[in-house]
Amino acid sequence: MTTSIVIVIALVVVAIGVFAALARGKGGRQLQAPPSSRAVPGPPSQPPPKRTSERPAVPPRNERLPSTAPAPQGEARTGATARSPSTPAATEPTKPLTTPPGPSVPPSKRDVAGLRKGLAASRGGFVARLSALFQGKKEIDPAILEQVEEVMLTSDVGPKTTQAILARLRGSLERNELRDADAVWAALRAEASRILQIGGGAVRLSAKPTVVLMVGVNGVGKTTTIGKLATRYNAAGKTVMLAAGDTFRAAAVQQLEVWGKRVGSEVVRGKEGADPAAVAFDATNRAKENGIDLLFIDTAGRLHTKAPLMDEIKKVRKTIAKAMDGAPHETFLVLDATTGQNALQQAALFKDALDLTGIVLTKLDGTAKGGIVLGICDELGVPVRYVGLGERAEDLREFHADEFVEALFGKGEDEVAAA
Ligand SMILES: Nc1nc2c(ncn2[C@@H]2O[C@H](COP(=O)(O)OP(=O)(O)OP(=O)(O)O)[C@@H](O)[C@H]2O)c(=O)[nH]1
Ligand SMILES: [Mg+2]
Repeated sequence: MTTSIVIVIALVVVAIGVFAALARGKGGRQLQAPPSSRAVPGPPSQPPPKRTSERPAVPPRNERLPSTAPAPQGEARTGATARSPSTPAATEPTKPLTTPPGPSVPPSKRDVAGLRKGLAASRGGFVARLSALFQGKKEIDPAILEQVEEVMLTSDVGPKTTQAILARLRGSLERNELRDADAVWAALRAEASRILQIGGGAVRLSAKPTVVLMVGVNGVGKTTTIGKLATRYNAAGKTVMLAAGDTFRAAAVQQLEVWGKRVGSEVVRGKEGADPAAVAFDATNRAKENGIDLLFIDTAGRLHTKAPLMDEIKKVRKTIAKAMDGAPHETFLVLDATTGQNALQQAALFKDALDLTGIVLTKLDGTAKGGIVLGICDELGVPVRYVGLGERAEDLREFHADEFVEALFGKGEDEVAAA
């Protein structure tokens, strides 16, 4: 009898132990936040940061360069060897992804903290230099505007835009509207907002397919931006097709195919050396026939100063319009923010040749001179639509003026806490 009681008690103790262990295990898992827990409105949904193994098989160009020198810029198109830096690695995945990657691009809207991080170089450079001029000052000496001018000019704001901003600030000072440093700083921010308010925002899905033509000089990030956009829209549930309009290098086509495989999108390509206009024409028709939501057309990097190359891109554009009325619906000029005033010159000539609907400003993570954004919007009158803040798919952000100004000029949480 006693033995039976002991056995029963032992069984009960063991059962309680097992139950407690199970409960702990469950609780432990619950501690991990689900990937979608950072609730940010609108598609595409919020992903966890991508692991290296999930990145495209194309090693970022910078990783393949021996030095940290910027990618080659503005070189003439001279054939396969001249533009090899964007060649994908030989380790391209051998079979396509059977399932497209899950949501992988965070929506940029209202994610000021993320944007602020990406703009760290400019916040530490351009903006820190500006704010240092005002620090500890109560009274404003009009001579301060000369120093403001110097910072702006050396931060790629551009002479025209700098003078326009200064003229307005001078006027306000003369009217005694700016009594202290804080007021001048606020006026500078307001100027930046006014200039950047010319538009921005994501691709407008105005037709099916919405055709997006991507143009720009060599190495600015056209193909990478297409990959990033394809990832973003695929994650948002849109069907995406890519067209390899850079037919001059097999490597360029392969680079796009790597993105296509990763995203699970068809890549329309021609034979090597094929007419890029013909590829764009075929792709537009194919996207129409297949009921695709978005077609991104990649093109070869071209020197803005070479008339035949600019004629070629005009022909590509016209041919797309023949395949579909109203297409291309978006023509994005990709500019490398690290090239400063040269980017503005490129933009002026591309704008003469094509009806640009937007600018994608890449590599903003790599410059301390973020003033280029002001110059582009002010002088060109073409809205910045996206900014590139790194090489990964999630490093592309929709551009919204207020959010951008806040991220660039506003105080970070750490700075607010320290103040
Ligand atoms: N840091 C940084 N690197 C970028 C960004 N966008 C693109 N890149 C890198 O810039 C390099 C050139 O990118 P590509 O997409 O090949 O440029 P492309 O304009 O297609 O070049 P071509 O086809 O040769 O004219 C690659 O190493 C990209 O990873 C960005 O926003 N930030
Ligand atoms: Mg390319």
